[in-house]
Amino acid sequence: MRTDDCRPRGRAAAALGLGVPWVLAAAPAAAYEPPTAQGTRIPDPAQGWDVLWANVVVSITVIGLIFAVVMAWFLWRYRARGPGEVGRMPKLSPAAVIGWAVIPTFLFMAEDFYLAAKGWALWNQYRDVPADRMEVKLESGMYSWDYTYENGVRTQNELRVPAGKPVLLRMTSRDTLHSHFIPDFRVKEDSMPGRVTYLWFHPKQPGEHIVSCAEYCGVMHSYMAGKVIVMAPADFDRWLATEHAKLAPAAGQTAEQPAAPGATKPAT
Ligand SMILES: [Cu+2]
Repeated sequence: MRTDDCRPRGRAAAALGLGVPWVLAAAPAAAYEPPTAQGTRIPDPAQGWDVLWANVVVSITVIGLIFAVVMAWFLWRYRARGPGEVGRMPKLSPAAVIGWAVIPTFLFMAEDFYLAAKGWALWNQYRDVPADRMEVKLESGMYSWDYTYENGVRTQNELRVPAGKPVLLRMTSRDTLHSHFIPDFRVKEDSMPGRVTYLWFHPKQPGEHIVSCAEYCGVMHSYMAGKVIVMAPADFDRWLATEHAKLAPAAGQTAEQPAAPGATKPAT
């Protein structure tokens, strides 16, 4: 997990229902977040998920408290006051009966639909992958994550990426269903045989992040862990060039062949 920021503190605040979106309360300064060619910043769905999660926690806390208080008051107000008494039900008009049924339901459902709509909008935003990105292929298998960079460099259970550039994983599986989960970046997507799925995330600061398999895939499923290592862009380019240089002779190429700088892909 990340060790270079104070997200857990913000998460605790959200969990307590304090309504503090922890991206606002605890977001560290972005070390590498250059604007795009259009001068805009790349929207980061991870922050949106955090805000939505805080909304959900606050919402269910407030609604739950309101329902609990009203229920407790009804229990006290209409309690049996003697040994033989079974309570006194108030006489309600038909309009009041309908109102008591419809209004709380409407309020509850309106909140649900509002949160669902926000989630839907955020999901659509997430599926719109930034054009200026780095792409890496991922083949999952029992029990490892095998990454292949655009210049042919391969790694296993360790995905090195540069800070400041969105990373797109194009994923498939050579055996069964797996799910590539990077909790710190709020992304999780299944990988499966015969189909290419994708996920993307936007690392902004150097650091390490856990990767785990979130789909039960066999007896060693719980050992299917890896990490994302976010590096300073210059360090990443150096690392990729070094790895490529090791690879080139084995592939029958010359070591002088340029190693795709930053393994970046032109905007598509
Ligand atoms: Cu797995």
